[in-house]
This record gives sequence, C-alpha cells and structure tokens, in this order.
Amino acid sequence: MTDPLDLLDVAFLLGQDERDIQRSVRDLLADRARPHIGRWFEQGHFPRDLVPELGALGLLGMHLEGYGCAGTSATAYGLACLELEAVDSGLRSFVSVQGSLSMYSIHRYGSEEQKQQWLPRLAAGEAIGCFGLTEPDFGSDPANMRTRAVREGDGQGDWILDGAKMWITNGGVADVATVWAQTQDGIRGFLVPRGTPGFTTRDIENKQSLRASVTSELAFDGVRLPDRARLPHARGLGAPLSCLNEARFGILFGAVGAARDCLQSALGYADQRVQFGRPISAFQLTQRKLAGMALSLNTAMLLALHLGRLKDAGRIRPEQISAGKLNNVRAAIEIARECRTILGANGVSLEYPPIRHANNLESVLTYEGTEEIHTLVVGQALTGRAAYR
Ligand code: TGC
Ligand code: FAD
Repeated sequence: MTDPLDLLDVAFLLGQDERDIQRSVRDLLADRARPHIGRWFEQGHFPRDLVPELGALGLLGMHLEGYGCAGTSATAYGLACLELEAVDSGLRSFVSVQGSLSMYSIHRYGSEEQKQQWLPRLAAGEAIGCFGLTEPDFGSDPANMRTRAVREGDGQGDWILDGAKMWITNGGVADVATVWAQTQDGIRGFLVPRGTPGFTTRDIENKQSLRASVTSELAFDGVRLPDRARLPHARGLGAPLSCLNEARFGILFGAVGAARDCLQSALGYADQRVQFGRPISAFQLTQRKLAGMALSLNTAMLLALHLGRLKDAGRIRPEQISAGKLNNVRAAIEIARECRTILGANGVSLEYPPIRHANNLESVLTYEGTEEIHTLVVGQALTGRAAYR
C-alpha cells in the first residue's frame, strides 16, 4: 500500500532510533503546536513556553556532545528539523539558531568557562541564544561587515564594540548573542549577554513571513566587554561560515517537512472537494500536480538523507550542503505554491497550511545564504572560480 507522502518508501532507509526520534518530535508538536500554529502566525506570536519542552526532548544543540546536549547523529537532528518545519519554519528556525548557530559557535569556538556558563542552560531551554552576522548594509557579503571591536590599553584591556546587526532570529528574546565583528586582527566572535550596557534590540514588525519567530535588530553603542567574552578559537570569516554549515544542514531537512505538510493538505483537500460532479483529485491536471510534487518531495528527502549520511561519516563538504539547501528549499517553495493552487480560494486562507508555508519559505530561500549565493558556491566548486565579486 503506497504512503502518498512517502511514495518511494524512504522511511525504510531509516534506523529504528531515527524513526523513534522523528515520532517523538511529531507527537510533541501534534499536541503542543499544530493546533495553535495558524493563530500564532496570524498574531505574530513566538511560543516561548514551548522552549523548555523542546529542551526536555533534547532538541536544542541536539547533535552536540556533552554540556547537557543529546549527542545524536546529524541525520537524527535533520529528521527533528523536518518534523519541526512540518509544523512551521518559525519553530525550526528557533531550533536552528539555538543549536546550530548560538550553541555550535560556543561549543566549537568557546573557552571552557564559556561552555560551562552557557551550554547547559541553552540545551535545557532555560536560556535563548542568537547569532548576529548580517548587518543593514551587508547580508550576502559578511566579509565587509562594519561592526567593529577595538581593544583598549595597548591591546590588553577591554573590548569596545560598536555597530548594528539586522534580521537576527531570536534577537529580542535572547539571553546571549554571538556577535561577529571586525578587529585589527580580522573578524572575531564575542558573546554579549542581554542587559550589557550599550546593547539594545528592536524587533522587526510587519513581516509577512516567519511570523511565529522573533526577528530583531541588534545595536551596539560603546559596549564594553572583557577579553573573556571573546570566542578564543574563532579566527576570520571561516568561523561564522562554519556555523552556517550546521544551520544550512538543518534547513535542507526542514524544507522537506514544510513541503510534506503542504502535500498532505492538498491531497486531503483534492479528495474532498467536488467540482463538475467529481472530486478534483480525479482530474488529470490535478493528478499531474500531485504526482510531480510527490516525485519532487521524495527526491528532496533522498538528497537530505544522503547528505545526512555523509555528515555522519564526517565527509560532507560545504558545497554539498549548499547544493542540498538550494535544491530542497527551491523544491519546497514550488510545492507550497502548487498546493496553494489545488486549494483554490481556500488556499489563500490561514485555515490551511500551504500559504503560511509558502510565505515562510520566502525567508528560508533568502536566509542562510540566498538561492543565488548557493548557486555561486556550487558554481565555484564546479569551475574553481569564485564569481561573487
Ligand atoms: P571566502 O573568501 O570564500 O571565505 C572566507 C573564509 O571562509 C572559508 N569558508 C568557509 N568555511 C567553512 N564553511 C563554509 N561554508 C565556508 N565558506 C568559506 C574560506 O575557506 C575562507 O577561509 P580562509 O581560512 O581562507 O580565510 O569568503 P567570501 O567573502 O568570498 O564569501 C563567500 C560567500 C559568499 C560564500 C559567503 O560570504 C557566504 O556564505 N555568504 C552568505 C552569508 C549568509 O549565508 N549569511 C547567513 C547569516 S545567518 C542566518 O541567515 C540565520 S537564519 C537562521 C534561521 O532563522 O533559521
Ligand atoms: P542581499 O545580500 O542584499 O541580496 C539581495 C539580492 O542580491 C539577493 O537576491 C541576492 O542573492 C543577490 N545578490 C547578492 N550578492 C550577489 C552576487 N554576488 N551575485 C548574484 N546575486 C547576488 N542573519 C543573521 O546573521 N542571523 C540571523 O539569525 C538571521 N535571521 C534571519 C531571519 C529572517 C526572517 C530573515 C529574512 C533573514 C535573517 N538573516 C539572519 C539575514 C539573512 O541571512 C540575509 O537576509 C541573507 O544573508 C541575505 O542578505 P540580504 O537580505 O542583505 O540580501
């Protein structure tokens, strides 16, 4: 018997532990998030109460080792992202930023003191983290960032941080921000706790996408930081870009979840909706749409799983992650828009998920490297020539 959401039986390729993790995330969200997500999106509400529950299930910093993190495989982490994004990209975004950007930056580049101070609380969901790379004038091109940290007292004193970061997920609710800044020795990372004098945040209102997620501007006006706030092992732009690899990996699984949820909704609707005396699922043109989307969804899932296996084997390369993000987010947004058409006028209502997923996926297509940037990363891998500048 064919599962219409898993035509090729990709689930057969998963281990029992991976299926169990996927199931436990799905069950938690079925109860705690799915019934409310349309309203949260409409009201621009981030469900902060859910954060400790995500922590209790081990989803925060899930594939990191030690410090209260679950230490699962990368594939299991990807499957959790898939289930989160099947509900809403905003939930997956929260988990991506918390685990793959905030916690990963501390885990990989932090001092032992920084790890002890932040990672257990971030893993439990008792604290929230954010990651400030993008600036008002520098998004795709972070190498030219203007935020600057200058060290006082002949290079021995405190750091003074000035600048601004823009479009920062979790910014307004974060207890600690990982902030990337120019220094006289190149780009460095700093941990800036909420409440540090001179550090302010302002939430970005009126987004038509990722409305169940907090997105903020961060401002730094003469923020004084001791040297122990610097991530001691982070040197150069490669450090923040290595964190992006982790988050992009979660996205290439997550996008499959959003697409699956859209297809499920469209299949159900097409079965029930009668026009010209027949369910619309009986028309060839509808079946063409459904079949095309099932192929695209399964291809994206196979790609995600393949990349998960490469990552777990320790041999994934950044351009492969770019290829996965590029393909799977592009596939998901096409599926969301196509499902929207099957729902007719109901497709523009928040009573059904496709328009919400489609709107969310506009952000997903842009953040963590735009469609164009990932195309150029793949182009560089193929030709050996960088075409960014
Ligand atoms: P380039 O000269 O190529 O590289 C500078 C240094 O970085 C190294 N590198 C990487 N290292 C690890 N992983 C990667 N993916 C890397 N890509 C490059 C590179 O080897 C070099 O190292 P070294 O030792 O030689 O210095 O840098 P470039 O300035 O030419 O830029 C390359 C480009 C365009 C690919 C890069 O800037 C880029 O990826 N731009 C896109 C920016 C982006 O994705 N921003 C995302 C911000 S965070 C976010 O969106 C969070 S949303 C999360 C959510 O809510 O879910
Ligand atoms: P730009 O870089 O100005 O690009 C505009 C257009 O020009 C795009 O189509 C782009 O592809 C194209 N373009 C740029 N350069 C080239 C080129 N060389 N060749 C061809 N085309 C090019 N950032 C963070 O640091 N942390 C976060 O937590 C975070 N969360 C976000 C949450 C949301 C909801 C959104 C929407 C964004 C978030 N971002 C975050 C920012 C995101 O990473 C940037 O928006 C993204 O990197 C693109 O930068 P930009 O918006 O400045 O676009």
